[in-house]
Amino acid sequence: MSGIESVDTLIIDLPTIRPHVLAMATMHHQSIVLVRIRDTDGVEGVGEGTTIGGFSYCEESPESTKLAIDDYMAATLIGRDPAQVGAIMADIARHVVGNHMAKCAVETALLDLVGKRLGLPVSELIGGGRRRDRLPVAWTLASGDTARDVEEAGRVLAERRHNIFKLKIGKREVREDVAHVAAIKRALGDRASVRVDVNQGWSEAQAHLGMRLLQDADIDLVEQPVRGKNHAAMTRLSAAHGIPLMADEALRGPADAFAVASTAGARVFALKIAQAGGLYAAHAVATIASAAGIGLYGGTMLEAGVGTVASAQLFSVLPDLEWGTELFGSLLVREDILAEPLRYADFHLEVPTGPGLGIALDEDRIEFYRRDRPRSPAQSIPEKV
Ligand code: MUC
Ligand code: MG
Repeated sequence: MSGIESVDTLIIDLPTIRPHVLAMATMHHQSIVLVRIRDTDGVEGVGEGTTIGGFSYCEESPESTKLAIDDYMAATLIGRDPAQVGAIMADIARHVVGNHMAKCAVETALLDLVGKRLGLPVSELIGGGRRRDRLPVAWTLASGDTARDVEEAGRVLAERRHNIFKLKIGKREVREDVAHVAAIKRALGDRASVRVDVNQGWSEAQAHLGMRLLQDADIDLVEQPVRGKNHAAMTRLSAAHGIPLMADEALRGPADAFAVASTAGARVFALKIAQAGGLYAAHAVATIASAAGIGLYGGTMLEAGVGTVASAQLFSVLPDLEWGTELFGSLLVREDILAEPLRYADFHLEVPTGPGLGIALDEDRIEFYRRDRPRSPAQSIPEKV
């Protein structure tokens, strides 16, 4: 196989269809880092490194992701055989600690490139191959307004796009947040599964109150109610409540997965390729969960099309995906950078079947939304988070 010739990165700011209100940030656009790795035959692999709300979700931002790839990873890639994905990523890990979003973007691009060369989808390069071609997809209601959320949920339910809803809470007082959630659950009844994500917004005492009230309101799942590092509180909450606790921010790779599993800190894991540090690391998280009898949910960092498909390729190989996925990032942005839109139908996302990730990019949109595009004063620059 020919060697890697170039590594290019780009920050792209994609406006969202509406403000997305989370406990720690309100998003008006999603900033993705696109990495393009080319070999000497001109075959290109693409990957995406994405986080939420600048530095407000974790220690990585779009700017730091780009810098990590440009200044600390690219040199390790040049001249290498892209098929040696594991060896290349191990070399990168030897001199780059953390930076999981950046590592995920690079690993995704390598897998895309190798898949294209071999004529195989990425799913066939990981975890024993694909087991499903469609994935159930949740939608997040996070407009910040109950009536608007109820209208939005009713609309996408009627379109048969989503029948699982995740509500973002943790910003307001606990009882106020639960009242908002209960109103939406009452409006949807048995037609949908309703879950919440607190994004670490509660203290342990608030979480006990919240979980009790949410269980009474018939809510199916509570995601990361307390700090992800507070494993002891997660263990106590999981033991005290029937409503399952799902770990998200607590899981930054296999070692965290082992720690949470061995302390019974969660009944469900949100699996995220970016947070775990790539598809292989996320697969290891899934294996630990399955071995411990922990349920799996295919999570998202609200990636646009490239990262969404990379996640879908991994989720398609998992033996168990009891809680479905939330791979809706491509629908949250007004325009994605894919040449063909992803196919969402009948409450599912179809996993592309072509070689590599199975997608092509829309170069005009990339040019239009790239952050470093020269703009005249009259052209509006997407507002920062
Ligand atoms: C998170 O914390 O899970 C996933 C869906 C969504 O709306 O936000 C993300 C991040
Ligand atoms: Mg979450």
